[in-house]
Amino acid sequence: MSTFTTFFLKDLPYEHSALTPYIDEETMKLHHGKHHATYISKLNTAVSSEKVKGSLLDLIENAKNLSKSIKNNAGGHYNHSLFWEIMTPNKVKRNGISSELKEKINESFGSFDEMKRVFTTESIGVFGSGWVWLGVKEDDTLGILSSSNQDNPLMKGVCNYKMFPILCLDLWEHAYYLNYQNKRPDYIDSWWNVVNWEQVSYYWKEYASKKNPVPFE
Ligand code: MN3
Repeated sequence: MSTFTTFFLKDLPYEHSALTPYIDEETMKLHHGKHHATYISKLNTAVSSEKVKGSLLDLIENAKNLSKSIKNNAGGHYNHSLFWEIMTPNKVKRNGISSELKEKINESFGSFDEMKRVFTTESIGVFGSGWVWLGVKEDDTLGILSSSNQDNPLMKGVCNYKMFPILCLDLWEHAYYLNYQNKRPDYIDSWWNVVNWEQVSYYWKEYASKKNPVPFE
């Protein structure tokens, strides 16, 4: 008998306290150990009860044709998997943007600061719960896109356009409320300090620039 994919919560690539003072330990514990874990257990329940087969990327790409439960929880699992990886306590990695990605950002936005400004403005403007993404568009330039709930730019027909994401920011209140309460702009400003630009550069070079999604399982 064939079985359905079982999804697992991976450990964070750093300690829960590692991103302080920008993101506090308690938020990281709840966000990873409770919120992300719940998306995974609900996803496992949904794929087995609905008898839906496929990898996480299969579910993400076809999310529009699947149940709300699978769409939301597959998105929740994928989005958080990327989010943990694009942050780091390591200062060398934080400053590790490749010259190629820097050039690509300049080409698409005019400058790195302008990309940051657009991303920040988009993040402040997300109404309710959602995410903001930096990724490669179909025309090969980089784009910035926001999404609602756990939607993801890899989901066909769900966001304004399709994009291969390399960087994302979680704008659900659970991502920042303990430390920042209603001050979302302060959370966004802080978050820029912990971005793992070495990893984002790697995701761009190895996957998104070739129009491949960064794989998570
Ligand atoms: Mn979250």
